[in-house]
This record gives sequence, C-alpha cells and structure tokens, in this order.
Amino acid sequence: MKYRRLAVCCLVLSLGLTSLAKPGYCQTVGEKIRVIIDTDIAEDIDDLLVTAFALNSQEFEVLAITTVDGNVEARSRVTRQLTKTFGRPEVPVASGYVWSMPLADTPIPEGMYGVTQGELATTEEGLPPASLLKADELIARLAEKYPGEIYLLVLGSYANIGQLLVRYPESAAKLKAIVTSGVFMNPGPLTSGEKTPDWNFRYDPLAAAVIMRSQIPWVITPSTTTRYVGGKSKEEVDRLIRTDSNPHHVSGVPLEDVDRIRATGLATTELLTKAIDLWKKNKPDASDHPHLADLSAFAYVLGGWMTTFRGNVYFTVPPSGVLPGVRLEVDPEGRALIANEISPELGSKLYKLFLDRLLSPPIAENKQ
Ligand SMILES: [Ca+2]
Repeated sequence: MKYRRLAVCCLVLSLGLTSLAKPGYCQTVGEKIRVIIDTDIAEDIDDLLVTAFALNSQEFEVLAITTVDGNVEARSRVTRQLTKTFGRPEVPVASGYVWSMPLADTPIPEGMYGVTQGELATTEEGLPPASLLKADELIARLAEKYPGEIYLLVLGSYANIGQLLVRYPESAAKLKAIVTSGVFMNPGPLTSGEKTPDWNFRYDPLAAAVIMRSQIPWVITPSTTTRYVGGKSKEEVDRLIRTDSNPHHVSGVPLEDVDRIRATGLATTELLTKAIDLWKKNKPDASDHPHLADLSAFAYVLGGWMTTFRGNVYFTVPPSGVLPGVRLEVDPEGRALIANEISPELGSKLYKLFLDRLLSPPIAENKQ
C-alpha cells in the first residue's frame, strides 16, 4: 500500500509544566500515579528494567501492561513472568498489535521476531493468565473506569495507541495523557527544525500522526532524555554521544551495578540478571551496559525531574523501507509538551532511586 505524505496540523491543548522543585515527590502523599505501560518489552533491555522499577515503586499503581510489535505473545509471557516474580500476578497483561498501522494484524511467522529475552518464559506453564482482551480494548475499558486519571506510558512502537485512538476514540479521550518515549533522538537542547526519528516513531509514523491529531494531552520524552541517567560522568556521556549516534550506547546501568543486581540474590534480581544476560547474548548491537531510555516516561509522571516546553510535531509517512521525516516547531501554544534532557545532577539522583527500587525486595511481599 502506498502511503501519502501527511502534514499534521495543530490543536492547542493545555497541560501543566512540570516543576523542578521536588523531584519525584510532587504527588500528594498516598496518592498513587495510575499508569498503563504499553511496551515492546523483551527486545531492548530498558523496558523490562523500567517496568520492574514501576512495579516496585509505591508511587505507581500499574493498572495494566500491554505489549506491542512483532511477537506480542512472547512479550506477554515475559511480562507475566515479571509481574508474577514481583508479587503482582493480578496486573492484567494484554497483547496488542503485531504490525504497524495500517497493515492488517496478521500473525507473525515462526520465531522470536526480535524478542531477545523470550527464554525467560517459553510456555504458559506457571504464568498468570493473559487478559482475554486485546491491548486497545483493555486500555479503553480502564480509561472508562478511571476517567481523567490514567497516564498511558508508551515505551514501544505507537501501534497500540494509534489503534486505540481509531477504534475507541471516546474512551481514549478519557486518558489523562499519553506519554511517549522516543519520537526524536537528538542530544542537547531541542530547537525548531528537522529531527532524527527515534525507533518507536519510525515503526509507526502513521500512529504518531493519529496521536498528533487527537485532543488527548501528549507528552514526548525523546530517547536522549535519560542520557545522563546512569553511572557515567557528564564528560564521558558527552564524548560518547559525539562518536556514537545511538543514544542507547551512551549511558545506563554500569557493570559494577549489574554485578550488584547479580549478587543480591532475590527472585526478582535473579530474573533481572537473566534478562540482562539474554539481552546481551541475543541482541547483536547491545551496549556494554543496560540502557534506560524508557525510564524517561516514568520520570515525567513522577514529576520534577525534567523541564518541558510546548511545540508542534510534523511527520511524513513514507513508503515502506524509507525513513519517515519528523520536524519540531517550538511554539508556546503548541499541541505537544516536550521534555528536555534530565540534567547530570538530577540524572545521578534519579539513577540512585531507580537502582534502589530494583535492589529492594518486592513491595507486594512487604505488605503481607
Ligand atoms: Ca521500548
């Protein structure tokens, strides 16, 4: 099918700017942040690590996890292994769309199809049952149940959210906001102009255009938002990003902290260790340390970790095999709220919080 170039016009929406006053503590005490995590978990490593972070953080109420892109069933099994191990088997997990819009949602051929951590759960045996609903229907039902309260955190390609907006527009309008990880991967201050498309956007630019045309508040956290979140110094991160265009290769969990996770001896940390080892074994371009790009969406909803600005984003939806175009226009009245990079100082603090949550016993068990 031939795609047409699509220029997207703007809608003005209001969404409060985040403040830098109190990182991670902007919510009222006792008030949980309701999130649905939409993820291509089990391919890159950050999805699994940041989902674990959310499951083990009192700040979040994870209402559901939905999988997207390619082998969504294998991703679902890995997700349910994760929720079970963290003592949260009741969290609904629903598979989503295999292909990007507007392709028909046919099954994938045999094989793992990009999934690197499928060995964590190769069969259904011992797993909590999957949701009987498809991802977009589950999200729609939850949006109806908690109108105006749910952040949909989109950590993979935008196919599920695009389908949700087309199939269940009235329910989707009840989401508090869509927070997408990705769209751009340009380091440094973001200014108006052509940008380098991120993978999550590349896989489904048509869905991105649908998001842009919706009236749901949209927050964009670019891939490089978390580049200073990790164990490397600012100077080292800056040097690496000059020589390597892949932001996933720049920062994240340093090897000594991978060893700490390995040595902690909990069922949860053993699962995380296995996932990291499988990712390194099965992903040819894995970096030497687990990256944390998708932590950006959680950092946004926690509040206080990053500054934001308003803008409009214009997309081209090219024929298959051609990179889509993406252009940002900074505009105080713009439709999207766009996150700046987390500073090195706050990145270091956020990383400590993240690691502490990963190394802690499951909070679900602590309640018993
Ligand atoms: Ca991801």
